[in-house]
Amino acid sequence: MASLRWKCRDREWTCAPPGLVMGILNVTPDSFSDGGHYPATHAAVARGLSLAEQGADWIDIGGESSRPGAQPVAEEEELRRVVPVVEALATRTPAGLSVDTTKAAVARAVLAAGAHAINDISAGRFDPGLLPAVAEAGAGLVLMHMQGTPATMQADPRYGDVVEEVLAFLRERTDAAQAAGVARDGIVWDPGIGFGKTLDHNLDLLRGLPRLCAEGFPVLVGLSRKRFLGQLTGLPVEDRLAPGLAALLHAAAAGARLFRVHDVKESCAALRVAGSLGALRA
Ligand code: HH2
Repeated sequence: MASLRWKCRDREWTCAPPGLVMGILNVTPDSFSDGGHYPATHAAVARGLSLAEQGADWIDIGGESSRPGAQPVAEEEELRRVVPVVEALATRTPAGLSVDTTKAAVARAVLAAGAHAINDISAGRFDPGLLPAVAEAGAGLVLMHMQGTPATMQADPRYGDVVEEVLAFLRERTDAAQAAGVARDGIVWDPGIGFGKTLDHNLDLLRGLPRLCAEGFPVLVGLSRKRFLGQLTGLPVEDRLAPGLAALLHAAAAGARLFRVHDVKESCAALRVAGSLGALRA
């Protein structure tokens, strides 16, 4: 597979093995594993700088939790949480800055503040202004698959062939993004592990990653500390580093190139070793 590039505004990232690590920075009181730890701007900025020092290529800043059952956050509150953090990090770290939002007004504000990409878990479905906002800034865009909304998605998720349906969804959302003016090489795909999926759906998607990766877009996965790891091992969220690294290395070997993680240092080290051993697909 040729090395893929992710173009975001005036910068470009090469998505070659061992891949790019995206450190998670939640500026929320209720995210499932680290919510409430970094509510104040200065603490969030310090945490972001620490993620970059640990080796994060990207920092993904989120002001609205998307855990199962999460309730939406008002636009003004989300802006208040994330904009000052983006502004401060933009001048203080070379890492790419993405913002996890579904709202066009938030996307516009953070792109004006210096963010390079928008990570939209709704893939442009929740706010019709989001794709044009990304297009106008020439920014990068993560398109993620989700069945339903965070409030309802785990109620009773059903699929025929989950890999085929996720593929069809991502193709359709890519067409929508391109129709809105988003550049093809600004788009990253994400199967949305845990978003409207049972354990079996998540496992089928992880096994099916080579099919997703064969479509020519860099593939991002968010596996870190997720519930499926607890379902497989019985371990609580604070003990899911080892199972998360096992899943991460599987995904890297299957062709995924971006990894959204809480544990940056450990993830970089695991990818470095697997890459050095030639265990990751070129
Ligand atoms: N997972 C979460 C949030 N945003 N974005 C992408 N692209 N892919 C993911 O898998 C993904 C995501 C998880 O939800 P949240 O409740 O915000 O928890 P945390 O950010 O601590 O992982």
